[in-house]
Amino acid sequence: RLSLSFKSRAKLARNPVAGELFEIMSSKKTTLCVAADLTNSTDLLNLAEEVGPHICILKTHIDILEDFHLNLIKPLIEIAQRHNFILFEDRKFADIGKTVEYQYSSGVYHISLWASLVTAHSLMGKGVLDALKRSGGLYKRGVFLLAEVSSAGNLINDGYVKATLAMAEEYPELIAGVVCQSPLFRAHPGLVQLTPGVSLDAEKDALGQRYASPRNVVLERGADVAVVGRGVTGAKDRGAAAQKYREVLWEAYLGRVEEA
Ligand code: UP6
Repeated sequence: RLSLSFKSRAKLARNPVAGELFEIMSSKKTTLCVAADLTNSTDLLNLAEEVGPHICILKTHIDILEDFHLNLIKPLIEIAQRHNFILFEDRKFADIGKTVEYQYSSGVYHISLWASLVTAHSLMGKGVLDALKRSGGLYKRGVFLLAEVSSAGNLINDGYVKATLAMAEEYPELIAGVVCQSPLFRAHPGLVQLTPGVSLDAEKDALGQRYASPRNVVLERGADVAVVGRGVTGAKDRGAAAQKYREVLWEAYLGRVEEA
């Protein structure tokens, strides 16, 4: 899996958004996902505009915005289309299916109407995926299942990881990829590995986050897409920071691929 190019893997993706993502990564030459963890809508739009040329995904936690209004979504989609990146709401669904159905489609955020990609925990069982699968919303959407996490002291063990991958295999059309910290699924080149906890400077934060370098996550941990939050949002020039991460990540990808 590691040596295949994104271009080739686009053809192997069974989820349509994963296929689109591989195409964007390949043509735009970027594997960077910026985590837009900001609490103000204008700031979020400005960030999207600044980092847009350098990313394949903008990952949101839409519920941390203090001034959220559905009006935000239209300009956000416009920026995403203009710069050719995908909107990813990192909701980390983890409830019974029925509740997840409401959380995905209803409430204030109407996630299913604008987020092509969302995250879900496997913890609660398959009902979560059945709910996401049957809910209306965007015609093309995909789910990233969390198999491993970056935080210190998490309770995930080998059995949990294995069972999560088995669950992902049961939903080949719905699952776009897996969120994890190591190369877990070499047998599935059509799935995208998304790895958060990436920083050029920090090793950890004060609340249990743990970081690895861009080179390390791509070459050792198997990341296809690397998630960078504060490494970009905390920089004085966020566009320049995104460009820097993008370049280091792309160089690492070129070092591992055999048919670029
Ligand atoms: N995230 C992690 N670790 C995980 C899963 N998700 O950090 O295992 C998400 C966080 C945050 C981003 O919710 O949005 O990735 C990381 O941000 P940071 O780079 O500022 O630490």
